[in-house]
Amino acid sequence: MVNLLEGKNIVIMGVANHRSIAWGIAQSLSKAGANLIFTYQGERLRDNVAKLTEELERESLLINCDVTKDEEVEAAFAEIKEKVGVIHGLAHCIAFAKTEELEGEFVNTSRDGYALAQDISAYSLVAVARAARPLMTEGASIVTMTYLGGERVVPNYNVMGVAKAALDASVRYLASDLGKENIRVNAISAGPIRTLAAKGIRNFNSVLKEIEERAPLRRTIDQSEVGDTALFLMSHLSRGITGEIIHVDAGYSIMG
Ligand code: 0WD
Repeated sequence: MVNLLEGKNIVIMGVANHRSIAWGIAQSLSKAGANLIFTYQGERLRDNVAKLTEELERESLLINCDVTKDEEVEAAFAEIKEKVGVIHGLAHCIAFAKTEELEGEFVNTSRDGYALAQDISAYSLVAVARAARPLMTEGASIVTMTYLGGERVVPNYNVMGVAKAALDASVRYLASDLGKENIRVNAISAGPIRTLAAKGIRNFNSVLKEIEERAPLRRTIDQSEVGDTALFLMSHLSRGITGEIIHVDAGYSIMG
């Protein structure tokens, strides 16, 4: 387990702070020997990410990349190509919706808000997969983060649920396109975890409480559990799996 990712270059997108799921993934992959490349959204987050990565054993590359800008996505992967050449994995842990769209009725979603949530939370996976593809010459694994609200109605998740449904479908279409190059594409559907993104969701505490009461394991999950599943998906242990959505949710999604 320790050396499962020795010599592998893996890009992690979406670390905002120490609670970020992307940071949980980074810790698991780092322990398994991976060389990590972090992309962050704009200079305001650079210091945060730089400070966090000091904790890791190996030095990591830090690259600015706002996924709403094609030129930043292109430039980020051009820089990664120049610095490391080949990449073997990519963890996409990015989502955004306006806070006012994460409460009340979905029917009130604005055109702008809908487009923004789709752009950042779903289309960005397509854009980064396309930019990363030429660097994935030795086969690779792409992992994104999704949520149950894309499969069924979860109160207040609204426009983000629709974006996650698009993300889930994108995982399948990308897996179909890229499989011939031995590039696998999968998603982890995580149970609710208190992070910066989760703060935007109304009544998040009651969501957590419901999981503790009703999930088969009678508890919520944490970033390290998502990180270890990402490690599995990044490694050769999962070499036969693509286009899949794996629930890391203490079993909650099976309950009626
Ligand atoms: O309960 C949860 N926290 C769950 C989260 C359950 C299931 C899934 N997820 C998903 C989220 O939807 C997201 O896809 O996991 C992924 C990571 O989310 P997170 O770790 O919960 O949240 P956070 O630490 O806030 O990271 C999301 C980051 C952004 O942070 P903020 O909060 O500053 O918007 O996504 C990044 C940013 O760093 N991000 C962007 N990155 C590049 N370009 C952009 C952008 N335009 N917008 C947001």
